[in-house]
Amino acid sequence: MNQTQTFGEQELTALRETVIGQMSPKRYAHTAAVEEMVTRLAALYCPEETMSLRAAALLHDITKEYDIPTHVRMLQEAGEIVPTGAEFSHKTFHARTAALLIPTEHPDFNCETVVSAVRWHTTGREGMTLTEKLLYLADYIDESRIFPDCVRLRSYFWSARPETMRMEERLAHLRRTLIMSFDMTMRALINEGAVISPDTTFARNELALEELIACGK
Ligand code: DGI
Ligand code: FE
Ligand code: FE
Repeated sequence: MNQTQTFGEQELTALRETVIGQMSPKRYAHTAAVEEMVTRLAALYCPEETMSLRAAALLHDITKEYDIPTHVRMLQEAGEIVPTGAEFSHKTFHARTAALLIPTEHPDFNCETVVSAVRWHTTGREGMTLTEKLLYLADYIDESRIFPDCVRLRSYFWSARPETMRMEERLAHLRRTLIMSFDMTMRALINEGAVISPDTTFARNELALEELIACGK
């Protein structure tokens, strides 16, 4: 794995052309919108990670349209655990399989920041890095999303004008936005009777605890 980012605008352009050919127009429209949104978020939180986050955005859903047996086969071939009943949470598979493809299919982008942002973009996890959080959020609030929870979260994040905040306040705003996103996802999953991934729960609880401590409650 590359320790640092070794790609530039030309490699991103080539990557974009590859992914356009590998997904439906609708999925690509979402992918392009996530790239745009993550660029805006990187400008606020970590401009030095902009290129890595744009690459991660282009790669995050590359396996979203694979069928369930293909995901399971890819995970098993990579020696990853597929617990009994995991097929009922199959919507979480594509983040794992997309991350698995990067070293072989997209070696130019095989760096930790890109791979981990892709790997955790659906469920989040305990101990999320800043770049993982930014791709997770960009995927939730990209401008192509019209689902009411997404519209509400996008408005919550931007209407507070994070660009006017000091970094400490900006990070607290990011934390509150993420808690809201995990809460909305978990509520929706509960309403559907779906299984919630432990990673989702750990991610939410860690941030909720940080918020309680920050508020001195
Ligand atoms: O791939 P996208 O549609 O762009 O977005 P995503 O990768 O965030 O996937 C969203 C889907 O994943 C949505 O239908 C809810 C589902 N999901 C997210 N977390 C969990 C989950 N499904 C289950 N069963 N358990 C989870 O913890
Ligand atoms: Fe996804
Ligand atoms: Fe996505």
